[in-house]
Order: sequence, then structure tokens, then C-alpha cells
Amino acid sequence: MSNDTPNGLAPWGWNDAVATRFAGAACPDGVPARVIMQEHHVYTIVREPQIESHARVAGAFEYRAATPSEYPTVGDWVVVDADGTVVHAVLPRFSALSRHGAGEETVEQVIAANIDAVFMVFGLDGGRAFTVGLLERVITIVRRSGARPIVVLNKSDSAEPDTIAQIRSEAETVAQGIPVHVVSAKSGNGLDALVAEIASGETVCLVGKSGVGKSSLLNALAGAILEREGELRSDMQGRHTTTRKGLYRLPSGVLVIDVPGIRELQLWGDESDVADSFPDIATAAAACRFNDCSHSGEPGCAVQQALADGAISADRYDRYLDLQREAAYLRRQTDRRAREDERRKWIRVSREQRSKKSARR
Ligand SMILES: Nc1nc2c(ncn2[C@@H]2O[C@H](COP(=O)(O)OP(=O)(O)O)[C@@H](O)[C@H]2O)c(=O)[nH]1
Ligand SMILES: [Mg+2]
Ligand SMILES: [Zn+2]
Repeated sequence: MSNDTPNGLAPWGWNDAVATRFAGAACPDGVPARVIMQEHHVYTIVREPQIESHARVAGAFEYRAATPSEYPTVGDWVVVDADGTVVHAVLPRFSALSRHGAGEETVEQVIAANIDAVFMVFGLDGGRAFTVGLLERVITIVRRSGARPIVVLNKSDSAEPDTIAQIRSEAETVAQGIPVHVVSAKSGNGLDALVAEIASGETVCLVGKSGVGKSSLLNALAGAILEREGELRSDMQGRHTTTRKGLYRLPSGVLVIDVPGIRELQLWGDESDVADSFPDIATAAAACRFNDCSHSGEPGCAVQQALADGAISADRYDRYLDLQREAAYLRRQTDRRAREDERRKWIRVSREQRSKKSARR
């Protein structure tokens, strides 16, 4: 497959950069495909020209994989066999939206791969549908991913103008220049401006708590109900809930990944991702007299000055410190985990070497 001719996967985001990565994968018998749905270990993939099939990873893939993050996820470009039933390799990702996997162990869980932008969706309908703390956390996770963050405040039809204005202003203070859109999936308000953020052929991922209206937004943006059979299941109150992650193609050529409601968004990122998400604090810190200022009482501390001025609120600074602590803890855990993975890999390699040697004898 030549690099410069678009193939039948162009509507699924195939471009020259993907072609180069595919060529670099050096799997002579493999064909490229994109993962558009995932349910446990079964991946729905689309391959040339536009054929969908179900695939599982090859045995050799499982044997080689050291961490769950190496497995395919929705949005991934993969190399499959000609039948489209076996995944041999995952192409290097352009971006990856990850969170800390559920459970005690420190593992990266990749929510979606190869995304250009993330719609961070919140509800304007009161309660804890929107909190600045959650927005700060999600911004850090998205900064880490390499995709463009975009804040979406949904359900504008169900909130009073005063409430909308107040939440929008809180969101903009935290967003620090990241676009903030007030929309309604129900009335269509604000959707044109939101769509204008994403170019045709780009992939956008919707993240947010269950019930904020991600699936409704997806359907509204598509101008149709995009329900795949078996994808929706009724919960106990009889509501439909998304149970699978899927990548959908809108008539406009934009690709959208919808993920089931995320109950908990545990941080995945390091201290610099947190700092990047708090440019007001990072800028102040850069102006402290001492390079190694701990901002806890040194003379000439610009952070303490900004707190005293009210330029940075004490609450925001506290949440920043909490996220920094969480990131530092995570880094210690992942460093330890990486050392263990490395050790396991070497044990396996030397075991292979030994068995090759004995086979030669
Ligand atoms: N009033 C109003 N309700 C909405 C809007 N968007 C979604 N909803 C409702 O919110 C509930 C959850 O929506 P859904 O799209 O399933 O949320 P998801 O869990 O984030 O995918 C449903 O009852 C929707 O009808 C909106 O813009 N306005
Ligand atoms: Mg949903
Ligand atoms: Zn300082």
C-alpha cells in the first residue's frame, strides 16, 4: 500500500502519518485496520476497503504484552490478518487518553487512542453535575493525552440563565484559555460552534460522568440515532445506558468515540501535567525569588503573593497541591511497576534464550 494514496480507511481517519506507522510495523502479511468497538477481549475492527469484523489478539501478542496498556483499545490502528480476525500488532499511538485503572494496582488504562480532541462533558442541571475540582482533574488527564481539551457544558435548556452564567464563569476560570461551550443536545443550542472545533477526519472522544448527555450529544451531532444493536441496555430504572465504547462516523466526516460513563477518573499523569493544567499557578511559581521555592513562607514567593492578592484562590491552590501529591504518588508507583515489568521481561527473554540453546543441541 503506497503512502500517498488514501485507501478505503480514509473515512476512518487513515492518513499519511498512519500509513508511515503501518509501513514501519513491518508485518508483511498483515493489513491495517482501526478498532471501532471493544467488548472485553473482542475488538470490532474495520479494514480495507470498509469491512467490519470481530478480532482477538494473537497468542504471540498476549505472550509479548507486558502491560494492559499495550492491548488494543478503541481508536487504535492495528495490524490484522487478511481475514480480519487476529490482531498481530498495535501501531504506535499518536495520543492516548488514559486513567488509573480500577483497583489497587497501578496500571494505566487506555480509554481511547489516536484522538485529536476531547469533549469534557458536564451537565448544567445542578447537583454535582459540574464541579471545578472534577474539571481540573479531567483537564490534567486530557493534557497528558496529547489531545486538545474542550469543555462542554450540556443541558443549557434545563438551567436558568443566571446558573449558566455562573457555571460558565467558574469553568472559564479553571479552563485558563481552553474553549468552553454551552450547549444543549436536546434543543441543538450551541452545537454548530462546538462542531466547528473539529475538522473532518479528526477523532474526538467524549468523556464525562454517566448521565451528562454524552450519547445524546453524539446523536444530536450525527443528526440521527446512532445506536448499534446490542450496544444499549436498559438499567434498572428503564433508562438506556451505553455499555460499550464505540467509534462513530458522523455525516460531517468527524469521528466520535463515546465511552460508557466513567464513575471515577483517577489521575493518570505526572507533576508536569498538573503544572500544565494550572498555568496561573505555574506562572506565579516561575516568578518566585528562589528556584526551589516551596511556596510555604520563603521571602519573595510569588505564589504566596498571588494568594494574598486573591489572583489565585486558596481553594484552587489547595486542589492543585492535592493533584500534585496524587501525581507524585502515582509516579513513585509507576516507577516501581516499570522496574518489575522490566525484570519480568528479562526473565522471559533469558528463558527463551535457554530453550533456543537447548533446541539447537
Ligand atoms: N434537558 C436535557 N436533557 C438532556 C440533554 N442531553 C441529555 N439529556 C438527558 O440526560 C439523560 C442522560 O443522557 P445520556 O446521553 O444517556 O448521557 P450519557 O450517560 O452521558 O451518555 C437522558 O435522559 C437524556 O435525555 C439536554 O441537552 N437537555
Ligand atoms: Mg452514554
Ligand atoms: Zn514560591
